[in-house]
Amino acid sequence: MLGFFKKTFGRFYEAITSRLASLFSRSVVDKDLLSELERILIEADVGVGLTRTIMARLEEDVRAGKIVQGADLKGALAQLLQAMAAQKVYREDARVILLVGINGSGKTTVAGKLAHRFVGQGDPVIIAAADTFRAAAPEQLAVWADRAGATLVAGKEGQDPASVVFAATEHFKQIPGARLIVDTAGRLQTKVNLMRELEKIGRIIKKQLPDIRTVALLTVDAMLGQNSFDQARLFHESTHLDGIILTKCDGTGKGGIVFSIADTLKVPIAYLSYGERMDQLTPFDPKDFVEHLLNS
Ligand SMILES: Nc1nc2c(ncn2[C@@H]2O[C@H](COP(=O)(O)OP(=O)(O)OP(=O)(O)O)[C@@H](O)[C@H]2O)c(=O)[nH]1
Ligand SMILES: [Mg+2]
Repeated sequence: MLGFFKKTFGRFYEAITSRLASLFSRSVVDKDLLSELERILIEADVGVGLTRTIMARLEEDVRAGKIVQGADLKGALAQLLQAMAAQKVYREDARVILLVGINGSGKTTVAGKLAHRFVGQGDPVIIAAADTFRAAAPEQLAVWADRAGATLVAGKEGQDPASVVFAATEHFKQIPGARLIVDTAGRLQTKVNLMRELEKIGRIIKKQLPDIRTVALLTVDAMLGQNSFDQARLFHESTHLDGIILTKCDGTGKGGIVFSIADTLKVPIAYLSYGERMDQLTPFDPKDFVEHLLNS
C-alpha cells in the first residue's frame, strides 16, 4: 500500500512529507521548529486560516508539556489532520452520480474513471452526455464509455441537456442494479445559465428517480490551489454538493489542499483522481492519506 501511495502521490505529497521528516526527527520542539512547520503547511496549500487553527492547538500542547519531541509533534499533527479530513465521510452507495465543475476541471475524465470502477464491481453503467454545449463533448465521452464498457446516452449538439438526462433515466429504470453517471457542461454563456441548467437536471432526476440515492460530486482541479474555493462555493450555492473529487493530483505538490477543502466547505472528499488512465482514481481515505503524508 505504501508503495502504491508513494508512486501515485509522490509528487502530491512531496512538498510536505520530505520537509516534515526533518522536523519530526528533532529532539526538541521549539519556536523555530513550530514556525517552520507553519510555513510548510501554508506552502502546501493547507490554507492560512486552517494552519492557524492547527498551530494554535499544537502550541497549546507544547505549553501543556504534551509535545516535547519531534515524534510527539508528529502524533499530534496526525490526529489533527485526520480529524479535519474526516469531518464528513463520503458513502459510495449512490446509484446516480451527477458530475459538476468548471470547464477543464476533469468531469469527463472522472465520468470514464468512475464507469470503469463500477463496471469492475460488476454493475452495469450508463453515462449520460449532458454536455451538449460543446460539439466534441459526446465523442470524448463515447471513447471513455467504450473503454470502460459502459452504455452512453447522448443527444445532439445544442439539445436541451435535461432531455438527455431524461432519456438516460428512462434507460436506467430498465436495467436492474445499474449506475448512472451524468457528465455535465462546464461552461455556458453565463454562470447563471450554467447553474439554471444544473438545477433543471437535478429536478429531472429527482422527478424520474425519486427513490434512488443520487449525489452531486464537484470536480476540483488540485492545481488551482486556493483559487478553487470560489468556484466550489458558486456550485454549492445552487447545487447541494455531496462530495468533492480532487483531480489532477499528479500535477501538483500541494496536497494540503485536501484539508482546506474538507474544512472550509464541510463537504467530504470522495475520490482522488491522478492521471489520464482509467484506473487512476481512488476513494479518499483520510487515515491512509494522513499516514502516508507524515511518513516519508
Ligand atoms: N494529468 C492529469 N490530467 C487530467 C486529469 N483529469 C483530467 N485531465 C486532463 O484535463 C483536461 C480536461 O479534462 P476533462 O475531463 O475534459 O475536463 P471537463 O471538466 O470535462 O472539461 P469541460 O467538458 O470542458 O468542462 C483533459 O486534457 C484531461 O486529459 C488528471 O487527473 N491528471
Ligand atoms: Mg467534459
